[in-house]
Amino acid sequence: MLDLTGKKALVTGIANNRSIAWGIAQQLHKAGANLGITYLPDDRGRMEKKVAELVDPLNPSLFLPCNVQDEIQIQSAFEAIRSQWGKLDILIHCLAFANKEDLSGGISDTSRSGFSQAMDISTYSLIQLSKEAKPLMQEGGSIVTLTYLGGVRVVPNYNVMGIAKAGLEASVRYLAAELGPQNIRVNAISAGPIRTLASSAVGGILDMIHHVEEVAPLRRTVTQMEVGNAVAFLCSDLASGITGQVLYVDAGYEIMGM
Ligand code: NAD
Ligand code: 0WE
Repeated sequence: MLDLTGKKALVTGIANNRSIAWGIAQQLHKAGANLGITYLPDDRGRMEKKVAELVDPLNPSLFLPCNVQDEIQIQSAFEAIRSQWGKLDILIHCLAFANKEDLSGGISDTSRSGFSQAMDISTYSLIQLSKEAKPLMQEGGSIVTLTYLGGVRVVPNYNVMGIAKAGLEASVRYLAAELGPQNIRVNAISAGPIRTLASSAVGGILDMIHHVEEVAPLRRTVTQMEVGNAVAFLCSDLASGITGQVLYVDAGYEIMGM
C-alpha cells in the first residue's frame, strides 16, 4: 500500500493553489507524510502570508523561506531541518524560472545573463538542494523534480527553459548514480501542460492545452493532483526499484508522432 507515514518531506515551489507543488503537498499529506514547506520570500512578506494560509490545513511542521539563489537561505533552511527533524526522507524540487523575454523569439537571442539565471534557478538548484539533503538521508530517501517535454523536443517559445530542463534531466541521472549507493533515489516527473502561475504568464498556453486535448491518448490534460499521485508513488516503497528515470504524467501525449 502507498504509505508515507512517519516520512519527513520537504516541498519547494508552492506559490498558490494552482501550483503543481500544491497538488504534490496535498497528496503527500494524504499518504501520511509530515511536511516541511518552503516559499520564495518577497520584501513585503506577501508570499509568506499567502502560502502560510494555503498550507495551514496540511499542518506543516516546518515553514521556511528559501530563495534558491541565496546560499544563506538554503543553509538556514537545512539547518532548521537538521535541528528539528534530524533527518529527511523526501525532497520535492518543483521550481523554475526564466526571464519572460527569453520565453519568446529565437534561442540565438538568449543573453548570457538570462541563460545563467534560468540554469541557476531551474537546474543548478536541484544539485544544490540534493547536496544539502544527502547527509540528512542516512536511512535512504527519495528526490523528485518536475520537468517538461520541452527539455527533449522543441516546443515553440520554451527556448532557454528547454535547455535548462535537458540539464535537469541529466542532473537526475548523475545524482541517481552518485546517491544510489546510499539508497537515495532520484527521479523526475515530466508533466503535461497545466495552467499555473508560471504557465499562464506564457503567451499561447491555452492553445497548447487545446492541442493536447485533441492529440493526447486520454484526450485531456492532467491535473496537479494526478502529478501529486505519481510523486507520492515515486516517494513510496512501491517505487523502491526505480531511480534515475523520467516518468511522463501527460495523458500519453509524449508517445504521439502526429
Ligand atoms: P508555479 O509558478 O506555481 O511554481 C513555480 C515556483 O517556482 C513558484 O513557487 C516560485 O516561487 C518558484 N521559484 C521561482 N524562482 C525561485 C527561486 N529563486 N527560489 C525558490 N523558488 C523559486 O508554476 P508550476 O507550473 O507549478 O511550476 C512548478 C514546476 O513544474 C516547474 O519546475 C515547472 O517547470 C514544472 N512544470 C510545469 C508545467 C506546467 O505546464 N505548469 C509542466 C511541466 C513541468
Ligand atoms: O516550465 C514551465 C514554466 C516555466 C516558466 C514560465 C515562466 C513564465 C513567467 C519559467 N519562467 C517563467 N518566467 C516568467 O516570467 N512550463 C512547462 C510551463 C510552460 O512554459 C512555457 C510553455 C509551457 C508548457 C513557455 C513557453 C512555451 C510553453
